[in-house]
Amino acid sequence: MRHRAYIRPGVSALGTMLFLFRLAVFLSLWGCSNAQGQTEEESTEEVKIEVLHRPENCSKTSRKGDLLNAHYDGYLAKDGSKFYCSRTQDEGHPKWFVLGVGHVIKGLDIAMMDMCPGEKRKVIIPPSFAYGKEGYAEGKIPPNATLMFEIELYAVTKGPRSIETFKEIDTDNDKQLSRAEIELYLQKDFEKDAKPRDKAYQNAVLEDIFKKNDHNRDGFISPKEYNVHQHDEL
Ligand SMILES: *[C@@H]1O[C@H](CO)[C@@H](O)[C@H](O)[C@H]1NC(C)=O
Ligand SMILES: *[C@@H]1O[C@H](CO)[C@@H](O)[C@H](O)[C@H]1NC(C)=O
Ligand SMILES: [Ca+2]
Ligand SMILES: [Ca+2]
Repeated sequence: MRHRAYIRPGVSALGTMLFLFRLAVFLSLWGCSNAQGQTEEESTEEVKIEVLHRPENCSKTSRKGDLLNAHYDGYLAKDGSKFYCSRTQDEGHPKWFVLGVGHVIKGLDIAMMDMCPGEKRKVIIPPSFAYGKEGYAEGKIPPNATLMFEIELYAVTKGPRSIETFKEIDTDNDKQLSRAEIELYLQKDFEKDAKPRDKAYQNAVLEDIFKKNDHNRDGFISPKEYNVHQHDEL
């Protein structure tokens, strides 16, 4: 039986891989950007990160909303037993997931921030950032288990809500996204997709984006309205 316990359900590898180019996901990311609130648990525990290897050329680091491709092995901290190995699943293909949005356990969302492709980390995750007092998978992760992961990151793809994408859309660099700029971006995005779209469809998408995001109705989408992820600076 193949299980994907450590990647939460609802994210198929293929679906995630194509997420930059898929209209449905594109729209949902534009539309529900504020729905990512996570419940903070009262805890003094923290995720410990040890960098095992950091490439010299580390120009692109991972941030919330990015699509990551990684391998990771999971161990129980108390006895070092291995409970998970992504290399033995899906014919050894590394996992795809979006960082910082709950596709993986909270501890991994934290542990994989600011990582660059090629980097390796060893991280210790307390139970409050993993499977808590319930545990998981019929005792495979016991209650109150501290976990240890070894992670190797292969690729970072900047997500639709990243500052990089905002800048890419904002071709005149005035820190406002105009209708024309978004139209051009959508057109390029649709061209990457095999399916041709007609003009009416494209206009409907554009309308929808402005309806959901241009809160002050000035005909432009500001960085705040676009909801660029925190810690990013223009
Ligand atoms: C670092 O990586 C970037 C992007 O892959 C590349 O353009 C650049 O030439 C590299 N720099 C060095 C010093 O290797
Ligand atoms: C797990 O920890 C909680 C409090 O931190 C405690 O109440 C509970 O008894 C523990 N469960 C087990 C099975 O040790
Ligand atoms: Ca602009
Ligand atoms: Ca506006």
